[in-house]
Amino acid sequence: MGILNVTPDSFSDGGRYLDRAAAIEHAARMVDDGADIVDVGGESTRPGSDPVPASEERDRVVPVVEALASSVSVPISIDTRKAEVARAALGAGATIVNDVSAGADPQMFDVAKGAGAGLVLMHMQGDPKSMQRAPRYDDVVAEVEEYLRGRIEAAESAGVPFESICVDPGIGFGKNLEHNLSVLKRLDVLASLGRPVLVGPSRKRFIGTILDLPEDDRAEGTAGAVAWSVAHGANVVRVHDVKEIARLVRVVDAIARAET
Ligand code: HH2
Repeated sequence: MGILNVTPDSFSDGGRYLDRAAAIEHAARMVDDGADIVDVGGESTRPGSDPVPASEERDRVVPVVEALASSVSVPISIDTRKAEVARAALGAGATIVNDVSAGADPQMFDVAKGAGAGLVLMHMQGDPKSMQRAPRYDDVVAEVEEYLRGRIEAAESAGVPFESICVDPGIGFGKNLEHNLSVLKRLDVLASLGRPVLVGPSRKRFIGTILDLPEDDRAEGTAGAVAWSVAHGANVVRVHDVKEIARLVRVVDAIARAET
């Protein structure tokens, strides 16, 4: 899953793809480089970020989704917490909703169901504005698993088919370094949920903390996190550097599938 942030303020690529032509060109390059999904987002959820009004978020993403739907060959997902934005993006040609709040908007499940869309349910403790102030867990691995189990049930109760759902432990969303490492170490636990697992470690702060490097110098650290994740059950990885990571994933996947 290649990341396309149509925002002025995303932590890594903010402002680079606000221009529509640049966004479309970047998406096409990611697909050429091996992306199987393009994830379009119009609101940064980096730690400390403020929410964006729905109308503004919609105006950022809908024209890009519309253009991509007729120009790229892979599914488009819409990265949003707002049902209104999801509805508009699905109407414009997206087929997956990537919701980092796992259906906090009461209309979200209905919208996904109505469109027959795929739905990514992600774990987050708190909200983006405050989530990194003092994240706390007794057992982060068990709590993330239980939360996701509950959100799958909630989505199913609202009529979203089990088969349409994908789960994500939410790297960096209300988690300190140790929490992120524990969740990644025990990624295999999420297999018990019976749904594909998505992981989004790309260029995130935990990598910068380990390596003491800024966002634009975390490619190798991201590769390490992705290799671990794929070897431990991740089915989808959400990344900025598609060319390098797609190659890495193909190699790790080949080893993981080898006969012994
Ligand atoms: N991370 C970000 C945004 N959306 N979606 C899923 N499913 N999983 C993630 O880990 C995830 C996500 C944050 O990264 P990014 O889009 O690069 O930054 P920003 O939120 O600043 O736009």
